[in-house]
Amino acid sequence: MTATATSGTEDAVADDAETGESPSSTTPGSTYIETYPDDAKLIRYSFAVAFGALGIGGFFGLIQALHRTGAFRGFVSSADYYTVLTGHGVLLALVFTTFFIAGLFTWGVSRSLERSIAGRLSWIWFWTMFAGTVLAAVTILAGFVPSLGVNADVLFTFYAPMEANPAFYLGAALIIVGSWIAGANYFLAYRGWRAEHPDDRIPLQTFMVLTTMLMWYLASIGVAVEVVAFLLPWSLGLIQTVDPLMTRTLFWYFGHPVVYFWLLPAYLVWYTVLPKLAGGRLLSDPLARVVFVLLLLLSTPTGFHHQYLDPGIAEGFKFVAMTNTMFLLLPSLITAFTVVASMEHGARQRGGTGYVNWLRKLPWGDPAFVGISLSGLMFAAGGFSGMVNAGMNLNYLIHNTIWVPGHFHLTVGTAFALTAMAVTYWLFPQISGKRLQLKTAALVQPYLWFLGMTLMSNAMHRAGLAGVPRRTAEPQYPNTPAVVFQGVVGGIGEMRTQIALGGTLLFVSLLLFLVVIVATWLTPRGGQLSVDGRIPPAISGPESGPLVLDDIRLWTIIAVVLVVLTYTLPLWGLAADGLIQPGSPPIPV
Ligand code: HAS
Ligand code: CU
Repeated sequence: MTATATSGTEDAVADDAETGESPSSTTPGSTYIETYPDDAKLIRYSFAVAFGALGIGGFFGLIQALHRTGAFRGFVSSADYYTVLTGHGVLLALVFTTFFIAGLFTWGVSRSLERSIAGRLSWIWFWTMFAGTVLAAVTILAGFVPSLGVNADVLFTFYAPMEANPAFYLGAALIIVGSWIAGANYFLAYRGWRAEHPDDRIPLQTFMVLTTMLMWYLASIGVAVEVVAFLLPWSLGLIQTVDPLMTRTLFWYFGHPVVYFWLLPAYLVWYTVLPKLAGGRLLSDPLARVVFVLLLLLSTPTGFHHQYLDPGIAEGFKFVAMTNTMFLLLPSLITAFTVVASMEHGARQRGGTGYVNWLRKLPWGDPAFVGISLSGLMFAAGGFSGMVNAGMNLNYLIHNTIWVPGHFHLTVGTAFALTAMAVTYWLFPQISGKRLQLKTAALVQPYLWFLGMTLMSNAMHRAGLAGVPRRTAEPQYPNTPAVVFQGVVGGIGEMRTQIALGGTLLFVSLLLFLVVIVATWLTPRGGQLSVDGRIPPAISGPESGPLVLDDIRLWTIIAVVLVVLTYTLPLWGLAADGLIQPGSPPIPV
């Protein structure tokens, strides 16, 4: 792993007082773990749970890829497919993400505020989330033993009419409540810092964490109401009926912004760590703040783009959500510009020249850099398929097909997951005090992920266009006439092979990651660390942006107003015909 000593780093120290963003929470020579041993321990625990979930959830993914494609069907019977699929979705999309994010944010807040934030409250959120994870995971896995009569085969998008054992809903609720407490942890730390720094700009990483958590609070109200008011009483037998459309709507109210709860931590890494790894500095701090503010405002009033095909919701509401979604592309397009420009700056610091030749000067031998930048590259493709999803008319073509898993394996499955793995190569030595081991394996890993994901997601997208459904163990359709596949690039056999091969390469890549981290964890502490934890401040610092950007109270109020405007009427319509009665009011056509 390279310790990039750049001219940027020296400027960083000089600029420090001016920008208010510290180049590092650690003075040169001292590492994060030496300065913040308690925080480092909390982060290690969070990462341990996250990576445990990653390993099991990833194995379930391998089973699915092989089973669906018919490459190997010996792991489970098709009857157990939904147990596997639910385990895959919940362990990866909910547990791996939430624990990793909670750890990463602990690092970002403590580092940028230069204060330890680990204490009793931190361990409360950790153990609350852990208890929720165990409860949910055990309930899902019980599905493999039918004699127990306990199961939760409701998939990671858990809404009625599928019903899980109450323990699953309780587990999910505890994970969410734990994440709320984690948010309180960050906000209290910020309040303490603010009392001592009344006039300073909020350090960038803390700003990113706070805006993400505000978005998360606003969004997760939807799933909390869904679980507490409807699903839990229903599964306990306290109420006899439930309105599936109401639970779907509440779920998707949360289900879209949750994807930004995964994406924004990746953005935190792309904006603050990637430019440094590239050998340069972030181009613009204010632009990064604008992006996070826009995402806070626009993430939630868009959930109906998952319900374009739901009857019972007026087209007009769907149209509003579509418009909001299209606006929501803007912050990601700004990100593409700023982050790539910062990488270019880094490459030019390293002697890069030309319009594209500078790319060669990037540190392609550094696993952290490679993983983070390849995850960005794949996200450009995933964002493109997101644009297709978001158009109402195009959505009819791909909804409920395997195109959608193709889309989200590029986004949460790469933009988030590969960034998380890659930044761990850089972060883990700092939170453990140990040198990264097996560096060759670490370097091969992100390239392998990129290759596996290219094969798998590309074939999934194409198969989806041909109408191959998602979420089924038996997508064979032996009698499908060949004409269905006309006009689609490739044949079904070739797509299946690529999905099976891609899924296998992804699993091998994941194993490599786990082996590298376990090997590093097991080595004794000491010696010179392989990374430099300092982060240089942006070229254009926060002082070049208006103060209003830091007014997170104002942005929160506007975000709430937008949600009220988007959701009041449709929810009112659903509630008016009976809160727990299935159905919806007639819709004029
Ligand atoms: Fe999505 C379905 C629309 C982003 C995740 N999405 C899903 C589902 C998941 C998911 C999990 O409108 C399935 C849920 C289910 O089970 O049913 N999505 C979008 C849109 C975006 C988008 C418009 N999705 C995400 C992100 C996710 C995620 C992010 C997780 C992290 N999605 C949809 C829609 C559906 C949907 C519909 C419903 C489909 C259906 O019918 O069921 C946008 O946010 C995307 C914007 C992104 C861009 C790309 C910008 C490019 C960048 C790369 C920069 C490059 C770098 C590297 C840094 C415009 C930022 C350079 C490297 C060098 C070497 C130079
Ligand atoms: Cu969405």
